[in-house]
Amino acid sequence: RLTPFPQGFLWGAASAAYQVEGAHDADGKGPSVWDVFTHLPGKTFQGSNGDVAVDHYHRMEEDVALMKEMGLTAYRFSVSWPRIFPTGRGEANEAGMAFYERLIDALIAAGIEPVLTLYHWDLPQALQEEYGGWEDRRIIADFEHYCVALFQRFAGKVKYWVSLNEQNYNTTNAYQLGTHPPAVQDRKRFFTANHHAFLANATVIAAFRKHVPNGLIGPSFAYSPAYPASSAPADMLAFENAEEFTNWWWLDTYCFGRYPQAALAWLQKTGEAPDIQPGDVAILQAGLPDFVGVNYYYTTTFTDNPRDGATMQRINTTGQKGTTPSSGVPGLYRTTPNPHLPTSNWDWAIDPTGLRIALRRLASRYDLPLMVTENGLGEFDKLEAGDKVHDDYRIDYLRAHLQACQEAMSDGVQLLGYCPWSFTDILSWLNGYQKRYGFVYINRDETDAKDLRRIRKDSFFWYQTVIASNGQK
Ligand code: BGP
Repeated sequence: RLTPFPQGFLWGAASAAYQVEGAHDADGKGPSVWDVFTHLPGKTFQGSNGDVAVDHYHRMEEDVALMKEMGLTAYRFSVSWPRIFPTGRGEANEAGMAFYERLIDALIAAGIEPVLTLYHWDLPQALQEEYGGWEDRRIIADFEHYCVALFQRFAGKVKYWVSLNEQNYNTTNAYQLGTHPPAVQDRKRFFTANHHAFLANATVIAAFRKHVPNGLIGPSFAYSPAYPASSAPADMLAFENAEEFTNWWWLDTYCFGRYPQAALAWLQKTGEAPDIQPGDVAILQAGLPDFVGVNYYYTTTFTDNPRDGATMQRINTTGQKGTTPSSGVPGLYRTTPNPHLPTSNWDWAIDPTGLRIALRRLASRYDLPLMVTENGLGEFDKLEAGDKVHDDYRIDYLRAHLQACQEAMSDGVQLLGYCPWSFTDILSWLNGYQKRYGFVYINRDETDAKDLRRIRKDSFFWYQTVIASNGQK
């Protein structure tokens, strides 16, 4: 028998500022690196950008009313740093603060617990230009200044805080694949930017203890559990390498305050290791999280990649199935399709059992509570006559993953909540508006914002029933 979801389980949904808000220059907001990047030619799907996004900034009350109708008990959103500090630091912009205060108050009035993400990739452009953003240690103090302003303002209202969203995925795209700003391909710079992000993360967690003594904070990690392609020892070693380099590198550093030893030794030999200064380990160890946010979409299967093997980097940003996303580091590992798993149109493996494995691995390794801060299916949805969207494929996906959560809880995992991605349809960073995740359909496409009307999909009504029965349906 499966453990029932506990009373107080957070039935959530998630979003991020740049992907929903729009109002890119409203009320004193400064530009973020994404505002600039998406306007460079050829960087996103058909030039899609977040200038208007789904206009959540102006339709916040309507969106919260829909959340209430669906029965959400939590909503994960992110704050846009350049809305609060238009040039990254200095005096806070009251109009930006006031927007988030109104959102938080509206959520609380609707009985919805706010889950506030401090950083979901929209770095102030001014800091990127001034000193290269995450590649400079000055980012640590500026990030702390920004976070403390939010801690002071919202300590009494917000209990759950996410520090950094998917540092691993964002920096891999930004410094290895060259697909997120600042769009470079340089592993040394990749590890440097990550080191500063780790220090910034731990620094704000230490500050959080002073300012929000009753709150809980942790990073959200894009956890794609590694599978070995076979039980051949070379594949098993590739799997171990992948787990250490693509997962434990971040999670051990967050949760233990130190880098995993084998990966660090390898990078010291290749000359790619970050510059770890005296005192850095103490900083990391003074800011350990209360929980880990798990963003789970798929598992990744690894096989041997010899020293003279390929460095592969390929991603699907069109939704045309069959591009087979791949990556690999010679001497360590390379990815390979898993013949046992179906895939989405974006070639992401669909694997609910992988979520059970993910939650168990993390709970066993770190002995911390977990929160699923993202999980969902990005697909082409079809708006049908009478404003209907029959997204039964999404319901099937979410139902199976929710069942995996319950199985993990029965295995002893302490799970605080489940926040599927996403509440409304949103701008997908590289895949445009055609890749939809929401419970609520937004009437717009890449180039035409249309009327942006909100339409409840079939999955909206399904999740409403799930929440009403506390997960029994
Ligand atoms: C995560 C991000 C989200 C969201 C999601 C879906 O990596 O934290 O912001 O975008 O993935 O990804 P995509 O939009 O590429 O399909």
